[in-house]
This record gives sequence, C-alpha cells and structure tokens, in this order.
Amino acid sequence: MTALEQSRHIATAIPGPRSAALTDRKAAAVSRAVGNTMPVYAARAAGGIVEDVDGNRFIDLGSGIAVTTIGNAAPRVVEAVRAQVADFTHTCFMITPYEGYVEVAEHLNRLTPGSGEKRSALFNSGAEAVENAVKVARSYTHKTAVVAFDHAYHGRTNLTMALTAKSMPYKSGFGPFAPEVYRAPLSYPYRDGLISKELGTDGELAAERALTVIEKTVGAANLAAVIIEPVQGEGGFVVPADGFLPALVAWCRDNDVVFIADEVQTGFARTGAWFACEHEGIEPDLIVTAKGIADGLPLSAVTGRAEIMDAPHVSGLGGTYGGNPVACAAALATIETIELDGLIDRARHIEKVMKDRLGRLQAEDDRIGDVRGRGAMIAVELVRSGSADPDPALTSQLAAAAHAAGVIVLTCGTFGNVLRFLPPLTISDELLLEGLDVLAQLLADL
Ligand code: PLZ
Repeated sequence: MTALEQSRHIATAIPGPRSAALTDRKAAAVSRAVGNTMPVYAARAAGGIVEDVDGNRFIDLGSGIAVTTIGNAAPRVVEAVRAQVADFTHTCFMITPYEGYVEVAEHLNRLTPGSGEKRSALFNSGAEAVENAVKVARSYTHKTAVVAFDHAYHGRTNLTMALTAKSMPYKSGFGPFAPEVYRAPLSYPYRDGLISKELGTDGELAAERALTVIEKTVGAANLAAVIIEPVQGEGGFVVPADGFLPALVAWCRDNDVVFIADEVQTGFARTGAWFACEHEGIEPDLIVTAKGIADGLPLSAVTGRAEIMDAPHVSGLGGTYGGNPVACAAALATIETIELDGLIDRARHIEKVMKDRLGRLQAEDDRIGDVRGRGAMIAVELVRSGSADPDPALTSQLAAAAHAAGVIVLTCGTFGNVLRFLPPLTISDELLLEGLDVLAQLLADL
C-alpha cells in the first residue's frame, strides 16, 4: 500500500456518498446511544492525516482522543503487532503468562515518577484501570471513601460514572451510582480568577479550599483515595495553579490517603513529559494509564508503590483480556518509538507552535477567553465577546465548520465551550499550522 499523502484534501461534499451510506447503515444497526463527532468514516490514517472512505483527507488534531500519540498505525507498532499475532493472540495472563506483560510492567515502573520500588497491573480500558486503582487503594487503607474533583472525567462504568462530574451525556438516567464518592472544588485558574485574583493564581489557596471541603464533608479517617487528572481532559484541559497538586499530595501523605493520578489522557509523552505529574514535581502513590500507551490497541495500567499495589490478596485483581499479548507488543513498540524518536521534545515543540499561534489569535479576538494546556494537549475556551460567559453554540459551530473544511477538532468542558487540540506528535509543523489557520479563518467568519 502506498504511503498516505500528508495533505488536507476535500474530494467530495462532507460527508461524501460512501460515508453517507455508512451513516444510514449505522442508524439501522448500531444503538443511537453511541454517537459520532465526525460525519465521515475512516479508511486510513498516518502521520497527521486521517483519510475517509470517499478519499477526503483530514488534518488530525484529535488523535482519536489522545490515543495515537506516536502517529496512527506507527511502523514499529504495526510490525510488532503482526509478529505477535502470528505467534499467539491470547492465552490469558492469569492462566499461562507471557513475557510481554512483564516487560510492559517493567517499563511502566521505570518511566512513572517516583524512585521507590513499584509494581504494575494491566487492564483493557481507562475506566477499568481507574476502578482497579480504587480497589487497590481501599484494600491498602482499609477505608472506603474516594474524592474526585469538579469537572473530573474518569470513565463510563458504574464506579467511574460516580467519579465523573458531568451529567450529560455521561451519567444522566444511568444511576444509581456507586456510593462513597465525594466531590471537591478544583483549581481552575481562568474561572477562579473571576471570583478572586489570588484564588486564580495561588494553587495552595485553591488546595486549602478543596481540603477544607474534604475534611469537613468526608474526613481523612474515612478516605481511601483522592483521584485527579493532573491536567483535566474531558473537563476542559484545565491546568491547576502552581502548588495545587503538591499541596494535595502532601495532605494525602500526612493522612494515610492514597493519591491517584489519572494520566489516561495526559500520559505517554502527550504533555511534553512522560507524565504530566512531572511538571508539578509530584510523585503519585498510584498512576493510571491507558490511551497513548499502545497506539490504539486496548491496554491500560495501574502503577504504583509496591506496598500499595501488593496490598490486595493473591488473585484479587485480573480479567480475561487484561494485558493482552498483542496490546503489550504494541505498548513496547510505542515506548521504543517515543524514546528513539525524541517525541517528548516534539510535544514541547508543538506546545510552542500552538500557544504562539493561538495566543496571537486571542490577542485579536476577545471570544477566546483562555488559551491553556501542556505539550500537545492545548485548548481554547470560547466565551461571549466582552465577558467570560461560556459560548457552547459558537464552539460547536466552529468545530462543525472545521470538520467540513477538513480539520478534525474535538470539543470538551463542563460548559461545552472548549475547543481542544490533541495532534499526533508525528504531525508536521506545516499541517499543524494549516489546521490552526483554517480555524482562525472560520472563527473570523462566524
Ligand atoms: N480517565 C482522564 O480521559 C477517557 C472519553 C470519551 P476509557 N476519555 C475519553 C468518551 O466520551 O467516552 C478517559 C480519560 C481519563 C479515564 C478515561 C476513561 O478511559 O478507555 O474510555 O475507559
């Protein structure tokens, strides 16, 4: 097969006839509850491009929600997966184990922040790994309560729905939710700054606000774990003020509470470090990974301090497919690719390119209330001109216009007013800038 041309190209109306036909088949065959962001069906993807079944080529600023960080169908991954599939596809690690699983665990223990002895366990999805992190924390502390934060997203299973903040579309009508989950206020510099300038910039003050709620409404004696995304993903790419996360970690250490970092979206080089916690200088007790770990094959993990990870009884953790050998082979090739191709530096470079371009746009257009994020995880918060009122209508119009013009962008945020950019690290500067220029032009037209 020829290499996928790295250029934006609109060959048909969007959607084209083949995608439109598939959309009709989907409506008749797939539950409507499973929605789609884009109106087109994928045929191939590589580098910074997704090509659809009608031959349209889109600039990929989404990476399948921060999954294909090293580029779609990355060559080393394709090769490793082919070789592993030919050897064996599954034996179940709980029955006849295999080396790939152990090797992925060794790498995770080496790469995650924290120098002490660590252990890992592998699962399939981000939500499944979050659930297991909570199980481990409860087993270790012999306590039950879990605190999550405003705007948090941790998944769609029952426990993780309870941890997730936003009702629509994730939770509405799907309760009752798991008990013993409590919510604390986040550090959200842009919006906190509207209440008080100090609260917007002082992470320790924001932590004090959160810890007061935790102490008064839950109590450390009942609290097994605090779970947080070091940069919030679905909640709006919120980067907490400096000092917020370190203060939470310090409080957890003093109170026998397990600090869980959910790095499902931020992990694996995405933010210009292996893990976003490194930017904050914190060492979580447990760290949850998924998405970018295996370039699109379903794999997730919990990694953490050995005495915590070894707390549950033998055979207390597991699952039929957890750490599937094909997914493990993909993860090993992904890690190798990040290291050999210098992709962490590439993420930092992409941050500079995006913040530069979006910063200039913000200076010209006061509907861009905030530009924020780390590495190749950058967002703009869209507001009504002359105010900080969220503008979800403008956000969805801009996203739809971008899709029609051949640029894949995603939205997020509790108020639906955040446009987020998660390009693969293998995208060229030219394509990245072209994507942002298209958006700038569309925004000016709206
Ligand atoms: N934790 C921080 O970002 C998944 C979800 C999209 P799964 N985010 C994308 C959607 O609408 O379902 C996510 C995350 C963080 C956990 C998860 C859950 O990971 O692999 O989707 O279960």
